[in-house]
Amino acid sequence: MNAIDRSLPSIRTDWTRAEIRALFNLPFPELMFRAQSAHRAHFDPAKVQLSTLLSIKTGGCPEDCAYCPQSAHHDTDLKASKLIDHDEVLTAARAARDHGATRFCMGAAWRAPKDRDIDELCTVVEDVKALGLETCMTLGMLTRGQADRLRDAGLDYYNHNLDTSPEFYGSIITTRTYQERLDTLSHVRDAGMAVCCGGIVGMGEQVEDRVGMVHALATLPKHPESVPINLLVRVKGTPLEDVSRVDPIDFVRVIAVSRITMPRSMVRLSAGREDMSDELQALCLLAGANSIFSGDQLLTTPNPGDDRDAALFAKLGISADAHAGGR
Ligand code: SAM
Ligand code: DTB
Ligand code: SF4
Repeated sequence: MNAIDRSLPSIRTDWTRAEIRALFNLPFPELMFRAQSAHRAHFDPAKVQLSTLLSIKTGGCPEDCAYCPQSAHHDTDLKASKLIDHDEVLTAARAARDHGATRFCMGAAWRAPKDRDIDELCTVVEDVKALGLETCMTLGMLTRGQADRLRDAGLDYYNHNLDTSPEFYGSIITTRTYQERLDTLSHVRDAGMAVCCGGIVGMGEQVEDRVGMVHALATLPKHPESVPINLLVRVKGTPLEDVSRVDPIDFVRVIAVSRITMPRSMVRLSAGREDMSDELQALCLLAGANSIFSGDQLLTTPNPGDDRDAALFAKLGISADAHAGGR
């Protein structure tokens, strides 16, 4: 008799769009079963990792991303500000750590940082790391040289999202190409940092665009270590302020298909939790999301905050863990 093959299915980066489309079209119970099986093969389903965000340079961004309150192309209520003080970053990082976050993510509303910004940011990375936190930054496009310098300073993760499918992308952003995003991702990867890359759901895209987005992520040369799935936060003054809401079950499907196709990645239930019911968040966690942003603010918009998250975790019997129980 043949020995039973107990090995885990291999991690695939050769997914076809047809395969991913077929996953999206599965009956919901079958999709959830497959997502949970993939999740449990690699993680503890009762553990969730916490990251906290801080906007270190807010607003006035030259890019025209239709979803973003920080774009100078849109007339939102946001006040633009310069790169914040080093000490202010450290105070926020200490508070995040004391509230259970294991990763501190710093975001700047830039198209790309200048080399002199990198000088300053390298010292920030060193000091945040010294607090015992993992570090992540999202600063726009990077050159290979800038990625090397941030890595040398100890930056663990770089966040740079593909945002949507290659076909829908041009309806959302015209000032930066999809290829430029892929180039930054390869600089980050080649520099040896971990990649955080995901996208946004609810921008008026078709299901096929969600297929295309997950396909683009799951066929990168190596899967991103973190995959943030954001539900659009519709901000007044942005071109997407009145876009219709996505069906919550369709949002859960994006989480589940991401989990199945990138089984070893941390899938982060990211922006949009403020407007989600506990039941929807629970479904996302059951579908394989195993990381969230903690704290009462994302970059510029509200997030549920520690009390609501603690109540949700208590109800679900879920606890925080730096690696979501990953092996
Ligand atoms: N400026 C940098 C860049 O875009 O490369 C980094 C910061 S940017 C705010 C990081 C990501 O936040 C975007 O790629 C997008 O996926 C997400 N994001 C921005 N505004 C959002 C919104 N209103 N709702 C959901 N996600 C949003
Ligand atoms: C990501 O994918 N989501 C985070 C993080 N990466 C930087 C940002 C969400 C921003 C939501 C809108 C705001 O608060 O400005
Ligand atoms: Fe600028 Fe980033 Fe917002 Fe686009 S998403 S407008 S690049 S801050």
